[in-house]
Amino acid sequence: MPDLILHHYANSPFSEKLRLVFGFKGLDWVSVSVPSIMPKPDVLALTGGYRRTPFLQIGADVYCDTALAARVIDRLHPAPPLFPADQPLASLLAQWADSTLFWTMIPYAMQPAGAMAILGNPPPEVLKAFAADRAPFTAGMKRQTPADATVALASYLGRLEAQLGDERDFLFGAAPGIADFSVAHSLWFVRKAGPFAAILDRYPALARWLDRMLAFGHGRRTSLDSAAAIAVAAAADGHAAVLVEAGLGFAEGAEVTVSATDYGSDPVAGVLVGLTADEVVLRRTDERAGVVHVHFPRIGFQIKEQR
Ligand SMILES: N[C@@H](CCC(=O)N[C@@H](CS)C(=O)NCC(=O)O)C(=O)O
Repeated sequence: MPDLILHHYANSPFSEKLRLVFGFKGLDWVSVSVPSIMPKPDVLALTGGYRRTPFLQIGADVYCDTALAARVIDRLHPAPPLFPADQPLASLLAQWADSTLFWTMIPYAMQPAGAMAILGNPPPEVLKAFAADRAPFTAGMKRQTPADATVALASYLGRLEAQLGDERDFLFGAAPGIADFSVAHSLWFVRKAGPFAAILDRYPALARWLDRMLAFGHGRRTSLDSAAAIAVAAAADGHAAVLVEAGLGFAEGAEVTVSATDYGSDPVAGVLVGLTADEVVLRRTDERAGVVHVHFPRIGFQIKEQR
């Protein structure tokens, strides 16, 4: 079984989503710590420009975005299932949680006292550097004010509380699925937000559900430094099988860029080697990492032909 290498940092909610998936499935994984702000030369050596956190590496295959990484982990380790067949709408709720809920939670939790608690009371220059890094990262987005976010978050938490009102253990019933993990990472972050964590006290069923989710833990990790992870890619023997399906708008071998459509949209350039309704894959060469296949979910990413 190929080694799962997660490039992440402790305070990252989307990383917590995948760490909990590792715990749920009882997996062994390799942990590479990445910086939380730019520059990230060792990240870019593997991804070709994608800077968001986390990403999953398996040999010389790099999987960007947790929507895709969660599916890859589930494909390689199907039991227990992350996408149970009786939860067909769970991935849509997950998409809502990873976008709307997350971008409601962030302006709520990152109010000054929350940000200080989450970031561990950093000196002002660290806070300033963090804010300066995130400004261009989210430049195209309209951020909610804390007042708007507080109202919206309370409304969303009330809905989630009601869903759990019949004493079910997880959002769609007795077994957790992808929606549970996508909601859990935002609420995990709220719990770290000092005075702002108290909002969860108003939703007791949801707070118990969050305890259940966090009890999955993180599986078993070993650590690797980023240079060694790049060496793993360089030494890898081939890549996961890929295919460019016909009729999806782009031809195999086309020189393209792929970029996220929401935020952190730095483009990754490469040769198109894989395209389905679910995934787009670029081949690129890095002087340290060698020939890397960089995979993205199709939804939420734009493909552009390079001229
Ligand atoms: N849709 C992406 C969102 C990833 C995301 O927004 N990650 C945040 C951290 S939790 C990030 O990249 N922050 C900036 C950074 O780490 O450089 C996913 O599911 O992976």
